[in-house]
Amino acid sequence: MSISLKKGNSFNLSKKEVSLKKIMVGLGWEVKSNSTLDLDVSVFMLGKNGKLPADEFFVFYNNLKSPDGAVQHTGDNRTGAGDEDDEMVLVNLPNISEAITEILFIVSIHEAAVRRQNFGNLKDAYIHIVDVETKREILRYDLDNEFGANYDVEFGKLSRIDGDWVFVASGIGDNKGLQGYIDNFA
Ligand SMILES: [Ca+2]
Ligand SMILES: [Ca+2]
Repeated sequence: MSISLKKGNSFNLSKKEVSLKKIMVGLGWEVKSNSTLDLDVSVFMLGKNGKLPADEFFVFYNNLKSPDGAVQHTGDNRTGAGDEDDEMVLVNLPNISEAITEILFIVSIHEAAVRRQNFGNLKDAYIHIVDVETKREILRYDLDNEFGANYDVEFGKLSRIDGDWVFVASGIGDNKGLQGYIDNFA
């Protein structure tokens, strides 16, 4: 049975899903009106100091794979059309570089400031984690309405805690754009 997380909840994947190796982190959204909105999922793989060990550990639509091969973005979706996952990231947990202690999943609206869009334009935005081998959904986090005025959100993160991978539904809204995160973590 899938677990539904609320903001701030965490789930120890290593302890509760002991055989889990490959996960798919999927993001889905729908746009309220007829306007088009391009949501992007980006991944920041951070070391102990809270920074990217190298630029290539920032995985997004223009850098689809991390240097350790553990994180793979399956490609940009520009519209969110359809009920299935719109953007996906594959994570091979045992292959993640030892240097990485935290993996952030940032969801941002492409050119939000120019297009004057925010999460208030969205409905049914979610992030979920699926076991790649069994296709079973392990957990799910539906984005709350509270982010209506934001155009980017740290949706969730994987933290390496005492050797375990723990998923945290962080849900931290912001308006700094993808470049703002890059400036923080580079
Ligand atoms: Ca996109
Ligand atoms: Ca969709």
